[in-house]
Amino acid sequence: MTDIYKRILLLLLPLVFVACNQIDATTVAVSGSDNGKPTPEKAVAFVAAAEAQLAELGQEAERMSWVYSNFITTDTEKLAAVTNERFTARQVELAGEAAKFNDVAGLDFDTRRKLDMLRSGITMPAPPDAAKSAEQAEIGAQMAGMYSKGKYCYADGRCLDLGQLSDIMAESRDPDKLLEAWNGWRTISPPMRKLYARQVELANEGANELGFADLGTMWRSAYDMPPEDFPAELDRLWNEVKPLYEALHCDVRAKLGEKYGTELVPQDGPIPAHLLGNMWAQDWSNIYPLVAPDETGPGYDLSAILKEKKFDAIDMVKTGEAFFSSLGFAELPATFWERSLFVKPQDREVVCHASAWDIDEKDDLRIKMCIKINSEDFRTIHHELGHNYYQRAYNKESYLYRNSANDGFHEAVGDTIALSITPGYLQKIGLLDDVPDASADIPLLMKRALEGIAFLPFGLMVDQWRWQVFAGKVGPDGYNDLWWQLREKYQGIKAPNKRPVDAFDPGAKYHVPANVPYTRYFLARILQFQFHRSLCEISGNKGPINRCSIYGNKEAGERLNAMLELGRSKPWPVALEALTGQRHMDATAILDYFAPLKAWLDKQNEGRQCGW
Ligand code: X8Z
Ligand code: ZN
Repeated sequence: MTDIYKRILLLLLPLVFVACNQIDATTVAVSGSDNGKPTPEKAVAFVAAAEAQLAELGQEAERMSWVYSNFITTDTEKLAAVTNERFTARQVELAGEAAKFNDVAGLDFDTRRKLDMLRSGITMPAPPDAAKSAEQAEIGAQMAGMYSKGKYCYADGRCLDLGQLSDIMAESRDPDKLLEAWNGWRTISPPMRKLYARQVELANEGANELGFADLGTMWRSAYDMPPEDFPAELDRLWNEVKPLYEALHCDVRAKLGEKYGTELVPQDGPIPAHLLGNMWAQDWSNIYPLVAPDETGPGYDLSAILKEKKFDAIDMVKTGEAFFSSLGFAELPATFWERSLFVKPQDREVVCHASAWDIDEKDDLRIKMCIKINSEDFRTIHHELGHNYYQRAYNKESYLYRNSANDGFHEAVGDTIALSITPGYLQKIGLLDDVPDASADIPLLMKRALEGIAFLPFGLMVDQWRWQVFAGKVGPDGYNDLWWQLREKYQGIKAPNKRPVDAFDPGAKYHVPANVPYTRYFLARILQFQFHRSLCEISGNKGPINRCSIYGNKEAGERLNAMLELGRSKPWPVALEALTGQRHMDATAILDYFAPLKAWLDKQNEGRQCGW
C-alpha cells in the first residue's frame, strides 16, 4: 500500500465489495453469549477479524486506485467514487465498533494500540448517512480529477498542464510570463471551493460520529501523544529553525530585488510568490543561479550532467535503486519495472503527482511519476523509493502495523538517502569527474537550503490552514484570505496580485483536493537530517555532515532497516531510538548541517533589514 495512502488513499479510493464469505468483524465484536458485553477476548478477536478484512479490501482498493490514477476517465472516476464510499463506510463501521472497547480494562498493548488506530486512523471519515457518504466520495473523486486534468489555455490557444506550467515557473526570468503561468494554474481551483466546503462539512460529521471534535483533531491524534500537545511540538520545532529560514529569506529577497527591482520586490515586506522558481514557492532551488553565493558555484549542475550523460527516466530510477542496494537492501522485484509508470503518457490523463505503491503488501511495489530529466526529479525518485523500501521492510508486520512510525517517518526515508547525493558520491558512480574542494561547500549548502529550508514554513502552513478550516474558524468566503495570511505569516511571501473574489488557491496544491495531510512533510524535513546525522555517525564519518554520504555502508543500511521493519508496531519514539538513540524529534541536526551557511548568510545580511 502506498505511503501517503495507507491510512489515506486506502481509505480514499478503495472499493471492492465485500465478498459474502468475508469475515464479519462487526459480528465478532458485538455478538456472543454474554449479551454483547465487550471483553478483552472479544477485542482480540475483533482486531484480528478487522485486520483480515481490511487487508483483503485494501488490496483490491489499491488496484482500483492504481487503475484510476493511471487512466482517468468518467468511468474510472465513478468507479473510484463508488468503491471508495463502500470502503470508507466499512472503515467507519469498524472504527465505531473499535470505540466500544474504549473502556475495557486489561487489554494487551497491541490490542489497545490497534483499536486506537482503527478509531482514529481514517483520513476522510464518512458520515453515517449513506447518501451523504456517497456524496462525499463523489466529491473526492471529482476534485482529484479536476486537479490532475487541470490545464490553462493561453490566448494563442496553447493549453498547458501543471508540468508545463511548472517548467515556466522554474526556467523563466520574465516576471510577466511567470505571473501568467502562476495565475493560469490557479484558474483550475475556483470551481473546487464549494465542493471543498461540502467535503469539510461531511468529513466533520464523520469525525463527530467517531467522537472527535472535528477532522483536524482526528488527524492530530495519530502521533502517540495527546492531540492537544501536538501543535506545541510543531511550534517548538519551527521556532528552532525559524532563524535559519529568516536568514535565507532575507538574502534571497535581496538578490531578487537586485534582479527584478525593489519596486517588484520591496525590501521590507513579503516576497511575491511567483518569483521563487516553483508553482507554490515551496522549493526555491530553481532560482539558485539568481542567488548563488559566487560565480564558481558548486562546480557542477546535476540536471545538466543527467542530460549530457543521456540519462532516461529508467536510468535515474536504476541509480536510485543502486543506492539502496549499496546499503544492503534487496533489489526491487522485476514487477516493479514492468508495472510502474515512469513517463507521462501522451494518450491519456493520469495523476502525475509522484507516489509510491505497495499493491499486495508483499512485493508488488511500484512508483508512479511523470519523470523529467533533472536534479529535482532525481531527488523525488529517491523520495519515492524510500517509501517502497519502507513498505517492504514492514511487510512482515500485521496489517495495522504495516505503516511508518508516524507519517513524517514515511516521508523522510528517501529524502534521507537523497542527502547522501554528495559530490563524492556522484564521482564514485561516474557522474562527476572531480570533487570540488571545501570552497564549494557554501554554494552546495545554499542549493540544499533553497530546497529544504525554504520548504519548512510551507510544510507547516498547509495544515495550519486546514486545521482552522476543519475547526470552522473560517467559512468558504474566508478560505483564500486565511491561506494568504498564513502564507505571509510563515513563509513571508505574498500573492503577486489581488486575488479574484472566487479564488481558491489552496485547491491549486495537490494535497488539498486529494486530502493528503501535509504536516508529515514538515516533520520529514526535521527527521531526515536527524536520520542522516545518525547514519553518518554509524558509518564512521568524521567530517562535516553536509559532506557525508552513506553510500555503500552496510552497517548504516542495517540500522536504517532495523527502524523501518518496526513499521508502526511501536510508538514512534521507540522507532526513532532504534536508529538515532534519541526519543524526540530534534532540529539540531538540520541546524548543524547548515551551520556554515547560517554564518555566511548572517554576514551577507549585515546592514540589511530582514523580516517582513
Ligand atoms: O507530495 C510529495 C511527494 C509524494 S509523498 C512527491 N511531496 C510534497 C509535495 O510535493 O508537495 C514531497 C515533498 C513535499
Ligand atoms: Zn512521499
